[in-house]
Amino acid sequence: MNKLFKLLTAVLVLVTAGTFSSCKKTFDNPPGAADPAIVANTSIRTLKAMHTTSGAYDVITTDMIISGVVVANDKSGNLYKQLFIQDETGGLQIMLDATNLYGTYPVGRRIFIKCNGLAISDYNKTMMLGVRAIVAGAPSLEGIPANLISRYIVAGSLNNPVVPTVVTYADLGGTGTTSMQDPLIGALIQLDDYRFAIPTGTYSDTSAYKSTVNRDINNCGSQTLIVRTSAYANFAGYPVATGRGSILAIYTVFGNTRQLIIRDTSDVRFTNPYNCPLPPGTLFYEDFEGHTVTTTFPYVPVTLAGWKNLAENASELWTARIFSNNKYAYMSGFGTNQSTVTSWLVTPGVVLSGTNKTLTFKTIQGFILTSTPGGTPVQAALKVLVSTNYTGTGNPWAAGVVWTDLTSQAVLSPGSTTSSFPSGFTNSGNISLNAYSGTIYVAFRYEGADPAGTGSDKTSAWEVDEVKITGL
Ligand SMILES: [Ca+2]
Ligand SMILES: [Ca+2]
Repeated sequence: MNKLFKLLTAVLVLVTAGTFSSCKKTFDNPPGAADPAIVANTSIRTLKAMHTTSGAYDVITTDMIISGVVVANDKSGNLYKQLFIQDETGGLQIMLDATNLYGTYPVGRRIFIKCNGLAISDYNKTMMLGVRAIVAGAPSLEGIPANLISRYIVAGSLNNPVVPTVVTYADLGGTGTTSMQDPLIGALIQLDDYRFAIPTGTYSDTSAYKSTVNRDINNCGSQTLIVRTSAYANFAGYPVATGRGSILAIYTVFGNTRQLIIRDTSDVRFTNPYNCPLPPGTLFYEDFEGHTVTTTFPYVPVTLAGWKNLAENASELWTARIFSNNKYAYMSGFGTNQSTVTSWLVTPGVVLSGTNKTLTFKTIQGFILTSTPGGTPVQAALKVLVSTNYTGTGNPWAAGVVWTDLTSQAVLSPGSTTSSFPSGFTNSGNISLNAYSGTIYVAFRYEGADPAGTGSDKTSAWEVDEVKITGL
């Protein structure tokens, strides 16, 4: 009786679904397949709660059925033999020993998984559902064999809404310990106002080695996450997005490392300008973080929009450098064999406003001695200059261009006598610009020398960072 009732209900559901589907046909194109007459009796959260020991293999021995909507598949090749599904309680990675899954399991398709006989485990805290196998004598979680997929998975309706959960860095736990039970793991999330830390290069490895690549993204501060991309993704060789904005991704963890997996480049919606919005009263700011850098010779000359980077003597230019994940401008006359090394780094024109107008920046002076410690002092000078009549074009040292020397108002890095570089930057302190109005240019002028021999050398290196002009 009970069985008959169930059967009748199933038939009724099918008929109803069929009727609904044919009605929809006239409105929607294409119509979605109907859901099967299966009812999920377990949520993804409850299923995941079975697995409490990282690295264990928990075989499911009861008739648990979960249901979820496909939020990511193998269409772009960034995922391989796996799907991510999601219900209201969380996301989950499903391992299938089959390819071209996206044909049967497009994003938005609801699927039902009869879990009895499957196993749940995790790869360094990202949980996944598959089958427990013994590989090379050791237990392992493998994909559901292709010929058994239909026993466990029933595909249902298409075109279900797939809406990412908008989260913040804090929602992901910041830099703290991850929780294997975090419902966001395996789910489609959206983070806003992010950008690639280095907005050049490709999403993944284009060499024959096909290494998976981690690229850092940040939200204009130190809140950094990883975008992890397979070299087999069909967008592996695409240049990364150069702007700033929202990113959609499947959230995964590897231990306490948080990593995002995009489904395609359309998940990276960095449509705003790369530079971060300036706080009120900030008239100009440059931290060089968007600049291309190399870590070995040849270094990349500073080439920022509106800036001038010019050698008045010798031919040494300011270059963009990186140390300890921070980028800055760097200049040294060492090795030029020139008796005068004068190189200018000039900001774009800045329109002053406000009543309390201030310039700040940071410096490091390196290699102040010929050998450290105990060598001969070889300090080059760094001058900080301001002009109201430079026009932003032509040589800043041209006749008629008036520069006022503000160096005496600034605190500059003294350098270190015990190592090549001091341990950190020196803040310039507030340099008043209240004597100026209209459009100004600020110049950093390196004044060094490296003629033959060492007697007249002035070869220390100067690094400049976080040039800021405020008007409050
Ligand atoms: Ca910097
Ligand atoms: Ca010399």
